[in-house]
Amino acid sequence: MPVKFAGLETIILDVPTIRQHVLSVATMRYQSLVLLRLRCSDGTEGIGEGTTIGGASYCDESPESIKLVIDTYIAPVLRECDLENVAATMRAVRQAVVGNRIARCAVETALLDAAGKRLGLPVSTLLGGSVRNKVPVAWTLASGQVEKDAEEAQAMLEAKRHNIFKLKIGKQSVTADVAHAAAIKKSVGDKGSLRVDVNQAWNETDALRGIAMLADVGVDLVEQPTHREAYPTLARLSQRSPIPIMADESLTGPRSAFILASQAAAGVFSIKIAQSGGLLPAVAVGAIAHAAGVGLYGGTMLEGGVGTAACAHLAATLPNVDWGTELFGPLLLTEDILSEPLTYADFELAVPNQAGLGVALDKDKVDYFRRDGGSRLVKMKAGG
Ligand code: MUC
Ligand code: MG
Repeated sequence: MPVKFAGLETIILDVPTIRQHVLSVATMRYQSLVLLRLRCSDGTEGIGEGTTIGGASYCDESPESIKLVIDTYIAPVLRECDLENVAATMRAVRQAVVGNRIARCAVETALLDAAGKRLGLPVSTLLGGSVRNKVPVAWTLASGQVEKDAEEAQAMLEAKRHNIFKLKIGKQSVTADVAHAAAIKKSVGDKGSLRVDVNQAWNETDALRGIAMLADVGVDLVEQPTHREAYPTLARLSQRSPIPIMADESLTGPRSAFILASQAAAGVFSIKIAQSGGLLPAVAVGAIAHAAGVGLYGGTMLEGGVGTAACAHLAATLPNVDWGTELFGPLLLTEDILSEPLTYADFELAVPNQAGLGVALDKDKVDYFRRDGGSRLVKMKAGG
């Protein structure tokens, strides 16, 4: 019997962050998570998440566009599919919806969660099986203040929560950014690895100068220094850089992975299920990296618990996540939206091992933070 579509709900939650999170493209004070609840005719419900960063400032999708595309264009496609067959369903979705990779990721995640629950298997098993049950997790330093970043890094080391740090730069002059990185490296010393993420802010000349100086002060890796479409620039920088260059925004799924790998444009890929258009295309990105000898890092779009669990299932199956992951999204939020939060300890995240994604939503928290009249909004309007 085919598994039919029995309805869906997309919900935008606006959850405050524990502090301002300063990127070169946006300053975040809250994160807008887009959740999807997909009901199937056999009674299973799959949950998915499609989240981006900084409204519409990070890439060509926004929380609102993700919700609109799922509700208006993907839901009618799902009505015609056997939802048990995830690959065929996603092929039909791709035929109807060009681009919109984050919206497609939310849908594919929900389909895989439902399939896993139906079969009694974790999503990692559906992807081929896990090679690890924990993944190392980096923390992003992005308060915008040197002293606060240094204190934060020390506190994370002491708590044994993170010993890999990614500093957000690209908002100030190259010299000021390098001084910021040098101060953090001095404070962290040999106890941790320091990387930087420029989020495309530099031109090639800035990047040449900046990367050399960052290498000198002990930074281990530079993420997306230049514009996402400037592949030849990335390739030239990779050739001349003493430390690896990691592609993030440039990496938008298997096709871009193939081109980046062919042009030797990046020594490391930040693999993201959202940017790849789902977990299955992300598996293909991982295979391309593996074949090309490119290192992997499990990237995040600062998803909440649902998207982070999905990313963890993928990372558990990849043979080579040589650079660890940054799946800390839920820890940046003031409240967790899962009934049982993910487990972070000893510098690692435990990959859930129950059926599907292995996570469940906290219904009260979802109700509290939902944008369309959640109880938080009602309280705020009443002056509470
Ligand atoms: C990005 O560009 O990597 C990941 C961690 C973080 O703080 O921002 C994101 C986006
Ligand atoms: Mg990045």
